[in-house]
Amino acid sequence: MKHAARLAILLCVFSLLLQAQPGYRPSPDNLQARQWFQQARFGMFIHWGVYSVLGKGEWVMNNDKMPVTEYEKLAPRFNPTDFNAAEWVSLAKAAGMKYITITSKHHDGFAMFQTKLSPWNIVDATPYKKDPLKMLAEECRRQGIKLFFYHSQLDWHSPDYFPRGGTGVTAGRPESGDFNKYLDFMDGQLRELLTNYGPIGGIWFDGWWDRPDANWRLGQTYQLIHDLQPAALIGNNHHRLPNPGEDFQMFEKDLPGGHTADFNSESKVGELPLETCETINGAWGYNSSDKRFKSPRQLVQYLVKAAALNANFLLNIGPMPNGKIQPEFVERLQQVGDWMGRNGESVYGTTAGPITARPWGVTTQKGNVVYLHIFDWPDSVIAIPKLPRAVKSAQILGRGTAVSHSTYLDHEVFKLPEGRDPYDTVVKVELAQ
Ligand code: JFZ
Repeated sequence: MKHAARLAILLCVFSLLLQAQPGYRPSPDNLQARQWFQQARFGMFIHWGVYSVLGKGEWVMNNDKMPVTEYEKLAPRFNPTDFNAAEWVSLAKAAGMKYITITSKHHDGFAMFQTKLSPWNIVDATPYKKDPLKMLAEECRRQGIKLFFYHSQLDWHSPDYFPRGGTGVTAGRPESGDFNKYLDFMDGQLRELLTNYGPIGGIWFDGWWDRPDANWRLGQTYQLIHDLQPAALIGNNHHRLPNPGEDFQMFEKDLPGGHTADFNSESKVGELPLETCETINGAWGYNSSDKRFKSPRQLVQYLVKAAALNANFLLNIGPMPNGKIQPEFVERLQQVGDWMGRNGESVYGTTAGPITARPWGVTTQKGNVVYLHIFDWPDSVIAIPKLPRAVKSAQILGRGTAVSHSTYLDHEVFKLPEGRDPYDTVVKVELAQ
């Protein structure tokens, strides 16, 4: 064989290896889980770990240049005796959320679950000695909420995470290590998570971006997960179009297609189910000084805007080191939940509506019903482009008040009754079959 041909074949094989799980065909259970996921629309993100003790966010080890030896001293101080799984799951439910995604391991490498593979975990290294993920998994099952795990591929604690990437370089680790050994360790912990906690909603990966040129053996890891639990959905926060083997696409701090965050400058929207995540203040992990809380109005509108772009909203809380959730978060989640209680029909199980975002708001739809989400409109009369079929009836969702309608100059004209919802007034428009 000619050199060039051999090289071409080699390159082909090599690129296939890099292509995550080539030839991945999602199982019927997986496809069904994707449908469930798309209808769920609203989830709770939880960032919780030993970093919570310092109240300076989950990046504190890296930001404050703490070496592993110093950072490890946080574990004896982490004793969340006030943690109550039933309270957390009930709060998620009260907010109208259908699933929870919690950090099983963040970049600091600390396992928030019982693992045989390293003593750097909540059961062996803290006075708490219990496995909160176990309690959460059981409570989620009891209350009908799905549980996902956020798992960091990036690790600032393991000496085998080597060569190192862009972060975690001040952890004081040796200048040697075996990356494949690290990946074996990561796969081992994933095996524990997918074996010991019942059916898991999925794995939310993060940290790939720390070493974009490394061979992460994504295919092997994804196959392990899909073999253990075919219905578990895999997503990866690499800010690129999904790789084969991934089951949903996620966006961070931007709506799908949005480019406000630097790391989303190249992001494109693909074909898989979508999700976007955001914080209530500016922090993922508990930050005691960050008081820039978004209002319930902003949070509801973000959720609705995501739904109007076919995406789920994964809204984050960073619980305190004692296991409680700060009152500012609880209040806001309850207020969002009150709105969802009255208007959930216009969010769950909907897809993007027939009219793209407008200055007044957005649209969602389900079957032959279109929901107009009116965020801001000073007048009582509103005209929108013609809908796909004739309007049969229109009413204010949750109140049942009729909304009068006429067509004029190729537009649908609605006259809104007195009294608007301060977050989002939903007009439920039923179209002719
Ligand atoms: C990542 C984490 O680093 C962060 O701690 C949090 O868990 C969030 C949900 O996900 O955030 C990122 C990821 C990538 C970049 C920036 C923040 N990036 O590529 O610049």
